[in-house]
Amino acid sequence: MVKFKSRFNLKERVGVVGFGKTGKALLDFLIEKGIFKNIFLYNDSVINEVKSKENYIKKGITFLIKGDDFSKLEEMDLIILSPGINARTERFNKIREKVKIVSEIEFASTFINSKIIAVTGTNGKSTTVSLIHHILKNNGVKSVLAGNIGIPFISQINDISNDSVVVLEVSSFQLEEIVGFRPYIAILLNVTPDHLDRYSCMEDYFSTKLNIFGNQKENDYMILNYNDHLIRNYRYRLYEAKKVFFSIKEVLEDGAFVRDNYIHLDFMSKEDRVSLDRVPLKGIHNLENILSSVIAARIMGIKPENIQKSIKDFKGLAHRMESLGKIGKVEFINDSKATNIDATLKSINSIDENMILILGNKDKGGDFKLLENSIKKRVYKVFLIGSAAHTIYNQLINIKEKLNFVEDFNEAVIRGYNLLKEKGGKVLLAPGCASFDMFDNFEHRGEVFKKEVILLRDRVKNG
Ligand code: UMA
Repeated sequence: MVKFKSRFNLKERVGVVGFGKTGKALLDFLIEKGIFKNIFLYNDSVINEVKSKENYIKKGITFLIKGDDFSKLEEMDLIILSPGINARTERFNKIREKVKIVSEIEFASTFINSKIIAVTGTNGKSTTVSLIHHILKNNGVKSVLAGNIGIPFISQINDISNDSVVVLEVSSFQLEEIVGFRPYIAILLNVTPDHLDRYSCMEDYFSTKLNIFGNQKENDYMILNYNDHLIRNYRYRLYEAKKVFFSIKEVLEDGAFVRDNYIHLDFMSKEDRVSLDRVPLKGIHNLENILSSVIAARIMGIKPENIQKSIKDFKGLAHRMESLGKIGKVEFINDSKATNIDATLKSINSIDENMILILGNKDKGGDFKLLENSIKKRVYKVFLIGSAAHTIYNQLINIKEKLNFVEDFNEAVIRGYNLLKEKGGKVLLAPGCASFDMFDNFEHRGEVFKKEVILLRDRVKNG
């Protein structure tokens, strides 16, 4: 266990905002450590988890609920935010003048001295952190996986010692309120439109992602995607850290690239190679995830031959192009994690067969017209679901003969199967939207989809 030496002046009152995974993990940590006299929890909506709330009340937590209690946050010494809370708003700006506001990753990072490998980008973050964690663990490093992947950083503090390496998935939300958060290695995978319901424009979203590099020093590393034009063309002069670019297309003189089925690591005055032979992760986007993970592992001192062994037995993650198997000639693919347009586009383009695509749920302001060409070329029918269905229909009006509305996954799975069972093909769930109108999160959405596929398989088997 680490000795606490937070850079915050911990005093009387702390306010935690949000009663989700992060908020609860923060409360547990604060209660256990007893570093504040009074702990308050603010949430914008009424909390339905009555038992859980009562348990925290018994432990001395004061709950502040909805708008009426918001002004009480002005009386705090520190406010710690869950990622889902947007504090770049008038109501928070008013209290910001009096109270320090930080994100959970900022708060958590003040309690540790170990190295952090932080990964951000619009897509591929979870696969990349999981792969890095896998390589490090396989090679005897005390790796701790946390962050946006679903494990609040603060919940892992007790398991982190000075010789641990924290592999942290970081969303733009978590990077909004950082002060001194400083990763040893920071990876920016890609930046394409996402969360435009929270950010005023792409520049706003991109510059929030760049916060990941803001506190790095000259001995730290930035790993950057050369094939993403926004990332490649940005002027990084002001950042002190060493820059390592990677490319899946070009040969780079000082960086990492792919040629003849090998990853070439030509940086840090080294020329190492890692074979891509028999690597199970498929697709161009996964190649970028592998490339950046290999660079990080090499910087951490893992030998190329050992990296090679580890990437061969990495299985990939659930809900990311996860094959649910075939029923007759129809394969079902769960890509519930495709929660934005770019992820959906990459998934469509990685399938060459006859395909039915399930799109929809909660719109995040994405431009569905960007899918039109690929749908025209590759998709037989599109099933539209959830609250975004009509918005998507209107944006794809030019190809309306391909569009159908469906109520739920039960209908989508049965209709998809019936349409493809003679000629064969794939039913792809790659919704391009958030899940929150019908589900708790993208995992829940993926599980419901899987359940419907299993039910159909039983029905078909039993005639
Ligand atoms: N709430 C408010 N006011 C608001 C918004 C939310 O009071 O304006 C309350 C809700 O009523 C609820 C709580 O805040 O009680 C939810 O907090 P949260 O949205 O931060 O959710 P957590 O359960 O704490 O999960 C968060 C991340 N959620 C978001 O960023 C939206 C999880 O990422 C992350 O895994 C988890 O912390 C652990 O770090 C999810 C996500 O969707 C997977 N991330 C986005 C993405 O990947 O695109 C960024």
